[in-house]
Amino acid sequence: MFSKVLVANRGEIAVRVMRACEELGVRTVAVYSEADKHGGHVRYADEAYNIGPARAADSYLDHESVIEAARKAGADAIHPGYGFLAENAAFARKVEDSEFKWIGPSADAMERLGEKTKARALMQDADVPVVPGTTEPAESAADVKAVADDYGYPVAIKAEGGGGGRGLKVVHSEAEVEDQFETAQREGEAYFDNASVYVEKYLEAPRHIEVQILADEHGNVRHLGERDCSLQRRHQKVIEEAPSPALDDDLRERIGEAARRGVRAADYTNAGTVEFLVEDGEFYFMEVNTRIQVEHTVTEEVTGLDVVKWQIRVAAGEELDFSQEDVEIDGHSMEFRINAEAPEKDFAPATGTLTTYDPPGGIGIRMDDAVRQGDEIGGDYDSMIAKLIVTGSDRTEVLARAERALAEFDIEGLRTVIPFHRLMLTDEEFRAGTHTTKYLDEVLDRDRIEAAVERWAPDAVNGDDDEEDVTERTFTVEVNGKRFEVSLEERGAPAIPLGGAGAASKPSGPRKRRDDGDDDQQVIEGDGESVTAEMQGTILSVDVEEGDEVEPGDTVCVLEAMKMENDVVAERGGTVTQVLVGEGDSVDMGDVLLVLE
Ligand code: MV4
Repeated sequence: MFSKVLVANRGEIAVRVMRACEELGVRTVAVYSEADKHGGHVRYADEAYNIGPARAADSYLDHESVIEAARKAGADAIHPGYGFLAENAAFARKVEDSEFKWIGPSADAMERLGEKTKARALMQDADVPVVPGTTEPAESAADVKAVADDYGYPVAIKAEGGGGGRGLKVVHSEAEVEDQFETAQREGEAYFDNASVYVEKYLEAPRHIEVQILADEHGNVRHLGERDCSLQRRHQKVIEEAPSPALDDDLRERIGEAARRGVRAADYTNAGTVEFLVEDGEFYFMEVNTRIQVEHTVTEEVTGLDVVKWQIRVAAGEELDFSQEDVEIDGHSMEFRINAEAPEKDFAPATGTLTTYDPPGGIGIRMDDAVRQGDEIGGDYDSMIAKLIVTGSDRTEVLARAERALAEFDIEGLRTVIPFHRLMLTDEEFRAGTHTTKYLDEVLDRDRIEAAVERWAPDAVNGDDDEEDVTERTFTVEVNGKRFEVSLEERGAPAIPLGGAGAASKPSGPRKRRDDGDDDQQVIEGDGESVTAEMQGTILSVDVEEGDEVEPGDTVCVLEAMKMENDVVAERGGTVTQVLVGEGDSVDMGDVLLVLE
């Protein structure tokens, strides 16, 4: 076993990995950026190294800084967590070529599965069903039409380098083929430096089912059952569960065995996830995630296996000590991602100080987090601050337990998606377990999200908005031995801005969200004449052109940052006089995107 592991990540997953190390008697090394000096993962680790500025590209994504920290610490292995460098085959290779062990699949296996047509061909050869379509890149619009001739419309054009919802174009008729083919190529080039695309029949309303895999360096491959991640919003998972309410035992067995065959064929080691689409009782391979995933927790809860500990043990050369028959699925588990986002504002990322952080507990509750009360949550990284994992003997018990746990969860000072989760727990479709991947984006009524926030986070939408200069304070009083909570409103007094900075006068330059003391947390907002980027990212689309009239609140472009698609909204109306960015452009925080008059 290793004696010291460096965790090249932050937040809850860094702590999750360190907890596994702790149980294995392995010392832990954290790396952190300027923004994370007081981060939970830094507090947890035995030692910690500053690896650079807040911007991930200059710290958590910087290969040399991470390796240099491992050298300084005298670590003997590196665990990448998820995101950041986890699926970067070039980095994995660098680690393999160094004196450190890479806790993950080999760089070769990552490459074999990273390119989508290669992965499809490999799976097909291993007798794993793939979505009907091409296993070679499509050269022309005619190749797209050929797939449609065989299977009918709609068809999907996908970027070779894509994944996780990026670089997917759906073509509904022959008339759209030419345009969409060119768009897909152009976007592939812009986002992944790879214009190569391929074609699949498009499944209209599939479920997203993924199988957890563990493989050692001695030829043993096990699957740990499936997770259902069909509840997604713009390709972001919201609630995940195991087992899937949509599979019967026969399909469960077949999909698990298919996943095993597939990763065996790829000569894969360590933990991984094989993603499938399931529709009408059939399953189709989609892609392999060559990392530990956010939602690995629900698999751990129903199998009793510690996936992260096994990642470390397998990387240290140990053999899996259980057979496939030993893996039993017991009970049911659901994970609720606690994101700092305002659900009623299209899930715009929120920032603030956790003035209260009081998570639930009791039977069946697991909290994976790296925050504590008093922490400041900035906008530098992704918005997930914690995971609530609820386990019970069956799905019905989990639904009730989760309602109870989310009601207990007390967070103040920061907007979260908790009201949205509480809404889902009352939702007929979700409770029945019949929702598909289309449900959140195409079926769920937005008014219900607003109503949920009104109901479960009323202060967040009505109070604290210092327009009316109302300050609300809650007091506890005792009358005749009975306890009452009394809310008092103080009118006319100037509200105390959370961040200290005066919220009354508007700065003229671009505002950084972390300094923006009020609760009005738009992802990105224009400041009058120009619309600026409020975070570093890539322009996915520009929705207006010069001369267009826009109304306040109109989406003018979509900015991708940390794999999230964020609508950039015009704060004021006007005529677009200049568009300074195009699809695929990288922008920095504060860059002017367009000008309004
Ligand atoms: C599909 C599909 C239907 N048919 N491919 C979205 C993420 C990207 N990695 C693949 N995605 C999809 N590919 C075919 N041939 C539907 C989706 C899809 C989706 C998949 C999983 C979870 C949520 C989704 C939401 C929209 C579309």
